Amino acid sequence: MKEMAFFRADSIFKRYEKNPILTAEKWPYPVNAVFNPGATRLKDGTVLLLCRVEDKTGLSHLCAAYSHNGVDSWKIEPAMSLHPDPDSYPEEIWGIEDPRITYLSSLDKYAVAYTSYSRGGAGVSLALTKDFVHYERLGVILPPEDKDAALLPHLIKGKWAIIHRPVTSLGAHIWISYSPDMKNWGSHKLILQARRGAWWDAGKIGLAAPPIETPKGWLILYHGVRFTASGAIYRLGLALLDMANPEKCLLRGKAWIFGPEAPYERFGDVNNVVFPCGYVLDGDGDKIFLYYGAADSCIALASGSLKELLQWLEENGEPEKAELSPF
Ligand code: BMA
Repeated sequence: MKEMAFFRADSIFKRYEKNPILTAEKWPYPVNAVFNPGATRLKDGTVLLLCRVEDKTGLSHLCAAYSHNGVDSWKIEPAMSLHPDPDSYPEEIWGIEDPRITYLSSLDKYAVAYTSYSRGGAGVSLALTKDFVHYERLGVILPPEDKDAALLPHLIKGKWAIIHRPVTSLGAHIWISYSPDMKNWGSHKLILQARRGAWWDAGKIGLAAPPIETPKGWLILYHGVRFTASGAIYRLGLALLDMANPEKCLLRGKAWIFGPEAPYERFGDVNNVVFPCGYVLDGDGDKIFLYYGAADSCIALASGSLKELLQWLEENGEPEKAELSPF
């Protein structure tokens, strides 16, 4: 992939030159916008994107798109893959959004953590699937106000672990919680706090794509929001969590690594947003394809190298120093 000339050369993620890769115009049925897709590589190597699709009522559902190379020739399902079901799950009354996919090898199932938009605000819902056609819904597992969640792929100290972003009177920070059965969640711990003052991630933060397992620990891509006089800016930062104890943040990058620069990221239904919910790794285990919603309007792709991301974090990160005092 070649980077277009007008982007800063220091960007650690390179935009695909033919971005955006998926737009509302390409959809097989009428929709307003497609964005914030979850992503995974299926067993036959196909890349699946579970796209957030906002129709012309304003409500969102999820629709699958498939590509053999993860870049182009996307085959979009002609109908919804996972749709809001408010009769059985009232928390989905205003739609479902922003899926994050984790493959659970011990169950041979994919866990899809998504936002259910309830009358009480955003909550975290969970569904399991083997084929992205049939879903086993677990309902809302973390009540509002909570979103930006992804399951870790294997048990941590004998429990399932989920990273998520509840909002409390102290702000919108990243937490981790544990469960023996994926239904009952507890042992909640704050792990990463929005910074304060003028920082790029002072407004709020939330998990972007699911945590990436690396030899150095869990690599976390998170979005950071800065509120400005002309609206919010959504950018992307990096952190590294301890592999055995993900409550411990080993390193957190000081600067953002990716932010809205291209016209399709700067202008759309919501200006100045890059919002990844998924990634896949290439065959070599190092090249990462990051899929992100741009300006809440379309889906774009950027690629990077895990080794370079980790190296950047070593050079530009520091251990989380903030006092973590959520109570
Ligand atoms: C967040 C979420 C995302 C959205 C972003 C920018 O709070 O709602 O779905 O992309 O805001 O509007």
